[in-house]
Amino acid sequence: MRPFAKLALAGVLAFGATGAHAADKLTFYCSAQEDWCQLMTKEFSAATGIKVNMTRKSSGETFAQIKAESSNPKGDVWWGGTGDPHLQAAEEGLTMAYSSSMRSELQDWALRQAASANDKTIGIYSGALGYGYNEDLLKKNGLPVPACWKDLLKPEYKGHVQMANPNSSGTAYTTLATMVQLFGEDEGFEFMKGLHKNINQYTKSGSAPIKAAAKGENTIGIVFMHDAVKQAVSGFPIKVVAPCEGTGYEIGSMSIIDGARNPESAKKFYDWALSADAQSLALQVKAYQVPSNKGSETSSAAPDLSSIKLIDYDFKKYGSSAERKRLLKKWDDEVYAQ
Ligand code: S7P
Repeated sequence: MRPFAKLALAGVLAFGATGAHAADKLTFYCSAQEDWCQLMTKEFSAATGIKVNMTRKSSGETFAQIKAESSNPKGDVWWGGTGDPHLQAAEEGLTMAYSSSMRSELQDWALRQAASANDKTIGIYSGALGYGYNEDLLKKNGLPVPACWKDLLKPEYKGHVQMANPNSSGTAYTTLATMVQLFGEDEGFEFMKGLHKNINQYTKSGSAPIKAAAKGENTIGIVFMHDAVKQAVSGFPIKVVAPCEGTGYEIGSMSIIDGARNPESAKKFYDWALSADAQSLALQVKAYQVPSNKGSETSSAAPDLSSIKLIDYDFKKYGSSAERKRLLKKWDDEVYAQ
């Protein structure tokens, strides 16, 4: 850890394990992978002595929960999940502004995410959308190797493609918003309708399709590429695809809930979660997103975003309340209802 980072984090944890009051607690809403959520819970508790009550739900589900609880907030901090619903929460006044002392250690894209929400959220990691396939199942079914988004529309993939439902999942909403930006709205929706014909199931969680592929229960899963890499490095026969047309990406985010019952604990968590040490924990659970703290450890297994054709994803527009609601309704009416 760099000396400056050490100093900053020492300040952050000035009320560390020995300084915590017996009553210090935190209600933590987590939208990253379960194992990462558990590790963050354990390590933050160990570093500060604060008792953490963690619930893991997908990005869209957590947004819906925070909105439903807004007249009597129960959560303190929301960490992880795609940035769009965090931006929507900020716009709807569900989260509060906070300027962390750790900001000087962050990548510009993390700070841009904060600026676009008047500091009511901040970027914690980034990752590109793509898909993964089970190589053994592909061969067994005599299917061609896909390389592009439009390959997934081929009739021979009928029943072999899985993605999550964009209402519950940030990954799937990123997929929908990516197609609209990549192909234009009309063609993007035509793509989603064509894809629908090949979908075997819309799951609740974004990474479920690639977990199913790893277990041999599904052939192709539309997911963030880092979620497919996790299965590949865990020894499953998964190949990762960066689609040839280009692709969208996420800025995974963190926000403090407006009206939090434990705002001081929430701020301590927020500062700690932006530190290089906390972000480096990701590698212990094979979470290969790009961390927002410039001093965090990275892995050579992680997808190299500089070598992937990324679209200029308009986070402000597709994270706005009106646009997110409009696209989800249109997807429900024109795609899911088919
Ligand atoms: O931690 C992996 C990851 O893909 O999960 C988040 C995801 O949004 C949570 O799942 P849902 O798609 O079900 O919302 C991503 O932010 C993250 O990269």
